[in-house]
Amino acid sequence: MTPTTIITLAELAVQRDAWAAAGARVAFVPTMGALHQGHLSLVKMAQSLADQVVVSIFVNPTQFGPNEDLAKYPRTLKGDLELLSGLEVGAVFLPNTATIYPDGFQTYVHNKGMAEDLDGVIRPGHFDGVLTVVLKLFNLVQPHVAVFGKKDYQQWRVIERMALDLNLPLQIVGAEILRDADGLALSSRNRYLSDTERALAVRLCQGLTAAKEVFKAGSREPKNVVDACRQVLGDVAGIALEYSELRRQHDLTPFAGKIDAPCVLLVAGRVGSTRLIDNMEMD
Ligand code: PAJ
Repeated sequence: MTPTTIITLAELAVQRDAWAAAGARVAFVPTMGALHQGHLSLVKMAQSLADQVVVSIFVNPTQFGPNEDLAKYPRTLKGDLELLSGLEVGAVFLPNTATIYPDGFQTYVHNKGMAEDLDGVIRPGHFDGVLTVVLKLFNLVQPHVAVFGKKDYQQWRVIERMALDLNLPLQIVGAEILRDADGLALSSRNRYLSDTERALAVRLCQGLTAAKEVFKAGSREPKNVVDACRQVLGDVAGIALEYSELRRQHDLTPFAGKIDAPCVLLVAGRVGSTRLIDNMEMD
């Protein structure tokens, strides 16, 4: 069944009040559309955590840099709704840009710590846009719990931190990365890849896996673990590696000495003109 779609804030308020009156627990999955099975796995997790699930689809302009892919970001609403119709979602929220960013908009959320690192360096202002839109969506949907994919590991941690720092009255849950059979993490941007680029893109996951093998074999030397990844990814024609960094899972700080806490290896790079990110937890 095609899910109920909600466009205006007035419609959203009516639905929200009806659920609140019924005592329903609401889970929220924010997305930018171009949905794939990774998004759907978040929806399924959300369903296991609540009575009603709201999915939002909004290509958020403020999280794209001036030279990024906002204009060409895939918009596939019809297909998205078809995919969601296979699951029983309570509502799909499809706000207009003017609803989220009315004339005169000038207030942004900024994380002064971990958002200024990794992707925050490569994409200045990106996390301001993410945090701002996510906080706004939280205020509008008022969920009890929100689910984010570990695919965007830094995004998940920065949002978790925002919820803590700003006393947001909801729970943030991280969901495991869904991958293709060969290991490539599913992403809306994978559809930009040519066949040759698609074949190269899998190296990201292979590099992470090689690093995890070294960790599992007992190495607690950050350099050894990262080097195992760079050997697979470093000098590959067609892949421009932006970073490969080993960090503490909970706050993304680097290790000064040996690995003494659960860690995550995060990689980002360009395959052709497509920017891809991936990561793997090790503990
Ligand atoms: P988007 O890229 O559409 O992703 C929506 C959610 O799906 C994010 O939480 C992301 O981590 C998750 N996701 C994407 N690919 C996944 C995969 N292979 N496995 C598991 N989860 C996956 O992230 C955004 O949108 C935006 O920044 C948003 C949070 C909606 C704010 O605009």
